[in-house]
Amino acid sequence: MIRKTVGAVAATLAVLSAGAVDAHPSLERQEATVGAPYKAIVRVPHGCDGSPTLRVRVQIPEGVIGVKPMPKPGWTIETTRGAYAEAHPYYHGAVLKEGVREIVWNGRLADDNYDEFVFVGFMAKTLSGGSRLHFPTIQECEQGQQAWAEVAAAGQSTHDLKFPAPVLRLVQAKTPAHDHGAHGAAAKTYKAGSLVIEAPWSRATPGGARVAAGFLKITNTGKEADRLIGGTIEAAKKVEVHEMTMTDNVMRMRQLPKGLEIKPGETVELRPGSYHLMFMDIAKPLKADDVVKGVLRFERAGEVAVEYGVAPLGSQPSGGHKH
Ligand SMILES: [Cu+2]
Repeated sequence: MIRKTVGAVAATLAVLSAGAVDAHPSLERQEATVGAPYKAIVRVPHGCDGSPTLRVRVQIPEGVIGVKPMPKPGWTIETTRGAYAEAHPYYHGAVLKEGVREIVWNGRLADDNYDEFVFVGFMAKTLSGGSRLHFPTIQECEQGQQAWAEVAAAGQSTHDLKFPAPVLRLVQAKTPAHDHGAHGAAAKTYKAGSLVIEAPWSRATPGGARVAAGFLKITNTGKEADRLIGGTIEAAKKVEVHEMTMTDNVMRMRQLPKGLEIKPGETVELRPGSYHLMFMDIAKPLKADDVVKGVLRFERAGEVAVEYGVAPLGSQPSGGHKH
């Protein structure tokens, strides 16, 4: 059967003639975790109304970074790179500003065959759990083409769309990797100007303690340096920026009077045994699983409200945290 008709009519017929489950290109796994890698398998169930598919183009949405297609026997792959709308923190403190925005597979897929197109990527920490990402997919066939690029409006179901783009639901990570002390509720990411602040946490204090420490990670995605100069917290009179150093085998801490610099493109981690925030004159001990509200103050980015999750006492070695 060869149809000469192309465009919307042919495409509608293609949708109607295909099976109900796999009527359109879709992702095999439709849920991904923010701040984690994701392997995308795009399933293409048929050609364009009887015409074989010669080319499959998948567009990469903002926030899906470090994308690499998997080689596919019988198909050649082209990628289009481009700048991201904003810089995104990646592994080991790196910041990605550009990457693959579209992947094109060139080959041949007969209309009565099914095939899969695979790539890997990373769900940037700047994405938010609960949101959806769309991967517009264009099938170019010997005759005609089909763009699967429709996005459901608020309250609308994907099933109401004729040509839905493959969709992915995002979920928030329960406990981010490397943040052993960060507890559920407060393991959040905050943005202030070009700064990304991750997973602020503190640790329960023994009764009678007058100080507590705060930890978090700050990434500067901008072009200019900024400084963490202090803040406030509901439980303490004063918040200082401290540094811990080893001198003659003794851990010492000191206040950084000018604050802590975060250079462009850099990630600085405040963690036990290193930089930290010192909560001075706490009114009462911090208890495990409490959430403590606070504000961070930056020279450039200004003030940012954050919440510290409180980890159990002794959840990480403090390296002799004494004043
Ligand atoms: Cu200190």
